[in-house]
Amino acid sequence: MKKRILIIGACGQIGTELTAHLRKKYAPHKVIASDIKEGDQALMSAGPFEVLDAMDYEAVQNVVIKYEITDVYLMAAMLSATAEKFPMRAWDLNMNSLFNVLNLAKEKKIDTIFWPSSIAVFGSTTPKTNTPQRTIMEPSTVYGISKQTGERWCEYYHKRYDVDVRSIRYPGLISYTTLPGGGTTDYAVDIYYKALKHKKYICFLNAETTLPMMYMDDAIKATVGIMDAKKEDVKIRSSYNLAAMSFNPEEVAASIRKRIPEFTISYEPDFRQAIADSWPQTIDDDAAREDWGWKHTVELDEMTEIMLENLKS
Ligand code: AKB
Repeated sequence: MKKRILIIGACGQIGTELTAHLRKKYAPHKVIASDIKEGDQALMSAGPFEVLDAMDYEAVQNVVIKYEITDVYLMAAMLSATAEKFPMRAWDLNMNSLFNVLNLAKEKKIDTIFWPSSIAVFGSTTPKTNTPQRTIMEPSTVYGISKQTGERWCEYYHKRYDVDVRSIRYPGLISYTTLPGGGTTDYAVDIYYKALKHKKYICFLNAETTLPMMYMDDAIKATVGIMDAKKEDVKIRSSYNLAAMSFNPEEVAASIRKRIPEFTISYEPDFRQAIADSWPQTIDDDAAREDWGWKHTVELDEMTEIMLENLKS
């Protein structure tokens, strides 16, 4: 099979694990990792690596031609909390990088694109529980606006130019390999580090803030699942709702306490509380389950065990 993959943003939280997974699935030389700067030594030495600015069309095109790339996974983005601090930079990065790969596909220089959307496309007027695939979408963050706009452009390029772009709306993602950066759901990773190190955690969201979350292995499974699906089975070309579990900080704390009884949590909500309050609590992902067989596997207690065990060593 003549598949050659380029991962843009390979050194980030998802990119790191996705690169490792795809290098195992195909072959290391078939998966080209790239990022704005050099990153983890293990990732860079395990296969080809390119320093690449996702906003530079010529540079992305050169890498695509050099390696005869067929599939691009565009994982570079500025997340919700950081984007509120740098709105224009976030908009430029999140939109220009997407247009670059959409246009490469339109010009038939690549075959397939994976582009992640987020639960941030929803806003405070969206139904909060069991949020439907199609519903009111009035995002109030720069990140959410960029993701919602991106979804519209993905669907447009698919309908107008037959671009094979595939997307899922990631919930908050939890992993132990690489830290997330600049998101509103990042507390759900940080809490495990602090539980092991200090036996206490000060949370920037309040105790009742329930958000959709997912363990990284499931997120990788979903990403590879939609990319492996037959073209005709990917019926939604904006982005698919995706769900695994939903929990609030108090529930993670209780799960940690089953293994570290002395663990305590306190709450000092900051500007991220308003962002979290505008997002759904639970997600209806029936379309992904029906169209391309999505199924999650990891629940909260199992994830807590995996996180604590791996961070300990
Ligand atoms: C964030 O918190 O910004 C991200 C997301 C939900 O897309 N993790």
